[in-house]
Amino acid sequence: MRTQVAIIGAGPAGLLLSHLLHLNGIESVVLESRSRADIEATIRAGVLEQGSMDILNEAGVGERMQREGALHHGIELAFGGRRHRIDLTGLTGKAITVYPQHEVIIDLVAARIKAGGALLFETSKVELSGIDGSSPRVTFEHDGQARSIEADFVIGADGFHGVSRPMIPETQRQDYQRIYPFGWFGILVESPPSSDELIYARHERGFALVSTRSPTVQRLYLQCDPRDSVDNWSDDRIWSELHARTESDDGWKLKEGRIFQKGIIGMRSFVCAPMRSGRLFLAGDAAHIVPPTGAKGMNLAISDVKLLANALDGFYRRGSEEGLDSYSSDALKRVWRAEFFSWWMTRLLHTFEEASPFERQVQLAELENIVASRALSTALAENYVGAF
Ligand code: RFL
Ligand code: PHB
Repeated sequence: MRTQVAIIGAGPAGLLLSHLLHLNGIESVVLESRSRADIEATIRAGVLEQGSMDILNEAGVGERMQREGALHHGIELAFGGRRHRIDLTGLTGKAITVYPQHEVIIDLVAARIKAGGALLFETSKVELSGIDGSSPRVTFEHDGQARSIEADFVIGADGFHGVSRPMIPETQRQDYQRIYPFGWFGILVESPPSSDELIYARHERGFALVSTRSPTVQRLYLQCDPRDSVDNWSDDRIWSELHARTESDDGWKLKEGRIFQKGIIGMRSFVCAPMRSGRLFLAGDAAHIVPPTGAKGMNLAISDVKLLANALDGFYRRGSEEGLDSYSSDALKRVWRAEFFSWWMTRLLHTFEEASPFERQVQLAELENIVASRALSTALAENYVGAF
């Protein structure tokens, strides 16, 4: 098989890139190791920046997101028994949309299939070769058969644990990493929303986040030990921690409901630079990871592939390699700012076991400063909505 662009991974990055290329008349094949049902049911991110929504709308895949997504004009910071609103729209003119990542995946898969796009699920043994030449090759197994694709370019959009990044020799790349000593315990709950806006809560017992999925399903997170087991957390224990960490002097109370999914995720910050080697380009989580506190991961995946789609368009339309040559440095500028913000929000809101009493007080003082200062609130809001 031959194609112009071989894409490994059908996450937001790979699927959206394939669709953007298609809109520019560029052919691609997407290889995904999991099944369609599996990728369409995996619960991950929830928050889309305005810029991500614009890209999805322009690509013609935003219709359901506009109808079913919830526009949020603010977030709340909770600490010391009080809640403080950060007026995102008042401070930046922009808003965010809460629309689950797996719904974005469902919309993108539908759009690719409707357009006759080549999307191969349940592929295995994916290997890349020849990325230094002009005709790289991807070999894999599909439906029990060995297959191979020759392409002009290969895109590694296969997430943090994919096969693409290790293809860039260690001598050619630098990895930057920070692993946090805590994780998030995430649950899905059948209940109406407890709050109109997301609540980021800092508490001595640890961080908690009140998010939402729909008018009937809520998404809640608790800081926990990343090595802990879900089995150690009964529903009663989860609710009692969540109530303790989100308690508010004004009488506001979290609504309980049936918990129907539980999971623990680790937290890391990671960047691989450059995001290119020869004819292999990395996009999304394959190249960088942020802790979820800043809600940036899916948004970075979307902005990477928008840049990459433009660069590939320049190559095929005008024979220009300029966009391809600047892709990595252009993408990394935004990536590092999001890395900063996600690290900063994480540090601001989580309990660090090793923190001294002094450091804990300073953390609270920083929160007090943010909510008291329009300038500091604006800086947080600009980063959160992706105003730059
Ligand atoms: P993905 O989504 O991991 O997709 C990669 C795909 O590649 C496939 N794959 C392979 N396919 C073929 N061959 C191989 N060898 C392969 N190896 C892997 C995988 O099966 C998968 O389908 O990467 P992508 O596209 O770069 O997208 C990144 C986002 O998924 C990620 O950044 C976000 O989910 C992060 N994130 C959040 N981002 C936001 O923007 N806003 C949020 O509110 C937000 N909340 C979150 C999050 C991530 C979370 N978790 C679970 C880590 C909340 C959580 C809890
Ligand atoms: C989510 O709803 O899953 C979510 C929201 C905000 C975050 C992280 C995750 O910062």
